[in-house]
Amino acid sequence: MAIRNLLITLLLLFTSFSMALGHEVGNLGHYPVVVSTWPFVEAVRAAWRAIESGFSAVDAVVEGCSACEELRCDGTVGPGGSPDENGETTLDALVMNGATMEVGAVAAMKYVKDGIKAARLVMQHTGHTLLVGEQASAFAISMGLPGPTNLSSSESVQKWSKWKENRCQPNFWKNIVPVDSCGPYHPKDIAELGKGTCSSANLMAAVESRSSHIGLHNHDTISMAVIDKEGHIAVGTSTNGATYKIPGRVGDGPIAGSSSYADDEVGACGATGDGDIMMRFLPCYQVVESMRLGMEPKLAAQDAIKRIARKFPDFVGAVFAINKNGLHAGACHGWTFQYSVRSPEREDVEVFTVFP
Ligand code: SD4
Repeated sequence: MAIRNLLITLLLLFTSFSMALGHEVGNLGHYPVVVSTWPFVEAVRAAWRAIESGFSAVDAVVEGCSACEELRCDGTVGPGGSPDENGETTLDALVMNGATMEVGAVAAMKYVKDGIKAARLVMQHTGHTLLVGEQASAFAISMGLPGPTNLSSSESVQKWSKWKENRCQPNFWKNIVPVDSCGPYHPKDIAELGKGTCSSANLMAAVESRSSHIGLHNHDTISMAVIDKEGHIAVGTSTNGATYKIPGRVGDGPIAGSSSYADDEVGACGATGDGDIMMRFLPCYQVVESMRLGMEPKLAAQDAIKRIARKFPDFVGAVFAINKNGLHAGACHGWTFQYSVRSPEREDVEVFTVFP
């Protein structure tokens, strides 16, 4: 009896400790739960309504991310934002079923505004994981989504025109000439690069342009996780990527394990930030695998972010982590991050703020 009491005390102590770590918040076993990057409150509410009315975790994620695409959350998820160098808007999206580990994704998709629905169609109706470019659009339209549609908006066209007037600055090119005007660009002479001064100047230009692309008012990604009433987990991501990207660029959005990842046995993760850097580290895969090995969500999230920051100290990004018990946390680097949560414990969506 004494041993049993001691064990219970230890368990309670452990639980209250983990719940008190920063803003790591517990929801032990109380499903459903919806989590999303940023204060995308309407998207979380849409996913919550879906889950309340009996939708699966996958379908609730699609409802939530679709709401953000329709609302053009932050002016940029979905159509009408982030013009590329040609002034076009393209979409990256992914959905993952943590019960089956199935994934569907589309990348650099043009002419179809429903990114996350196209991703679900890839998952449901093909043996593939990722379709890209105009073939992704053709597939989505053939499967019943509306299109072809012009994804530009007056705001995106205006933004792009100003950028052209500003000699296409900033941009994502490096080690090229000309450096201070629009293309066509050519590789800089390799011998000249070796001399040092020019290459370091060019590198600085690249770093500066990176930080001006991804910032507080330019976080155009929703990553969402849903745990449904049965404890099944799904995640999804939808974004129109990086502003002034080089046409053909695909970010972390449609990459499983980078923008989001889920496994019913463990939990889930969602990411936002500089996808060109983040996709080299698969931070959400890292988070889920760390939690599988026993790490609390907060430590797992911080560890995944630190791994990137060690190699890229100027990187800007964030992740949220949620384990299968509903305990959630966030970590970020280079900016202040917010994520939104709806659970049965609260009347409405709660927004958590995470400092770097
Ligand atoms: C991308 N990860 O395409 C996206 C952009 C983003 O906050 O999340 N911005 O790189």
